[in-house]
Amino acid sequence: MINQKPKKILTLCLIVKDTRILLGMKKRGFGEGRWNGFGGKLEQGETIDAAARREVQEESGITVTTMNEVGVLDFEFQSDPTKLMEVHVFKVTEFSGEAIETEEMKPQWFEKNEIPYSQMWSDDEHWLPLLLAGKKFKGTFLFDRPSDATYSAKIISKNLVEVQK
Ligand code: 6OG
Repeated sequence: MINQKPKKILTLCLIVKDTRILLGMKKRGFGEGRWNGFGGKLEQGETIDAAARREVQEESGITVTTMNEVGVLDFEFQSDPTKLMEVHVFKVTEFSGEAIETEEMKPQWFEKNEIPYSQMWSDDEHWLPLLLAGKKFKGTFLFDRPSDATYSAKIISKNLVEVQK
């Protein structure tokens, strides 16, 4: 069936340096109580790229120098079929500044082999390894309902493929 409901466009940025990745503990709002990359909704008239850079700055204190879009993920929820999200995923490889705790996020560096998947959205374990391996991807995930600090959203169905560009 063709889905014609409007999608909300969001960004999600993963900052990677040597053997480590920077994640933020979401302190409030959507996905509260989970580790995630940095990102959010676009402001009026803003490009996806500009929104990604702004959200990283606002949520982590880090200024992006170089980033690449590596994936697009569509998220849908059985609990609210009108909530459709198109999340543009970026890998940040060069940046300046130190990560600082902000109102929204508490950042922490993790070794790539110690990523806290059990405290993240359940889609992450499927695509984050691709990002770390330098691959590009696109996918769709249907969840039962949103995650929060005490509930981990369950994947009802998924489709994730590697893409060349
Ligand atoms: P604000 O509402 O705080 O932006 N996001 C997701 N991230 C993952 N890993 N999985 C999901 O599965 C997600 N849904 C949303 C996009 C929300 C932030 O959370 C990300 C944004 O970076 C459903 O403005």
